[in-house]
Amino acid sequence: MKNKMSSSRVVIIGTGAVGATTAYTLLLRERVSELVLIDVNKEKALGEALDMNHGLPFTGGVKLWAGDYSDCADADVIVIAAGASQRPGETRIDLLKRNAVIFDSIIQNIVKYNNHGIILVATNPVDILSYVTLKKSGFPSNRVIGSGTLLDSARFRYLIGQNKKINPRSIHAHIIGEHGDSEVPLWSLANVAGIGLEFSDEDREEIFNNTKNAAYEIINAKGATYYAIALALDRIIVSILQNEGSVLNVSTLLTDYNGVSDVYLGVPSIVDRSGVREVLDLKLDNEELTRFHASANKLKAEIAKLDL
Ligand code: 6V0
Repeated sequence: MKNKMSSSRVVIIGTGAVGATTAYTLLLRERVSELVLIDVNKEKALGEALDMNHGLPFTGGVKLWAGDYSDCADADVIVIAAGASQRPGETRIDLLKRNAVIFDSIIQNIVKYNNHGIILVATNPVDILSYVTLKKSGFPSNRVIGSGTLLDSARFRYLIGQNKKINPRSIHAHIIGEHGDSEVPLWSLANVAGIGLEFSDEDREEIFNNTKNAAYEIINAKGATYYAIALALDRIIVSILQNEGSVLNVSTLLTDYNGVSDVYLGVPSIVDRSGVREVLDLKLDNEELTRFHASANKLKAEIAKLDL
């Protein structure tokens, strides 16, 4: 089945490991009719576009080129994967200063040409930079989305699947909060076919630590993470372009949500052609609620240091 919209353009800003792998994923799966690559390093974007175009005889007819910001004019979705990534030992928050500066110019350039599309942020710290994007773009919050804890939830489901010897696609489990060290596992909602899952304390600790520390482990091993995040971004983009209404743990602006307001965090949200159509009202247990508030407070303290 072809998943391509009759006419859809995705622009990817930042064609490093994450941006290029996302482009390649969209290309392989023939998700869009037009794919534009932009990078401050023009040679890099050109090289990626050439390399991928040479694969077109083996795939379908996606039109792909290295472009510039004027190509944002007709974009349905603009993905931002530009900026510094974690070096071994660095947290995502450590990237904030460097990447907030980069976002200033990127957002200015986007809004010069586009005020109707959806901006999908992947650059870390993704929740804070999504909030920065909201403030700097003037877009409504439903059209500024962060990849949030969708990737963390996928890691969580994979690890639970390994533990229970069940296909991760059949595991329903959520990580919410910061995409980072304060993220919150919702053990109370983890289920298979609606049946709650039991774990020993040791198993819980091991599964959650391996979820939370996955990026550190991969970065130590090979320098960057990109395959799974590319698939997560592909999932969000398809849910938008095809007006799916899938429930995805994306980062979105929270307003009076379990006592939390004015911060972006990953929570289960309905994603369709309008962007985030609705945030699902989760019932958290006391421990989950305490951790969720701590995650929100941590990010709000970082946001307060920014000049927005
Ligand atoms: P990378 O491979 O260093 O690529 C970054 C790219 O951004 C490079 O090609 C740069 O030239 C380009 N760039 C820098 N400044 C600008 C600018 N002003 N305009 C346009 N392009 C620019 O990094 P990688 O691709 O590994 O990571 C990119 C970002 O994604 C980092 O912040 C990562 O931390 C983040 N990730 C987010 C994940 C998530 O779950 N949201 C997962 C993995 C990585």
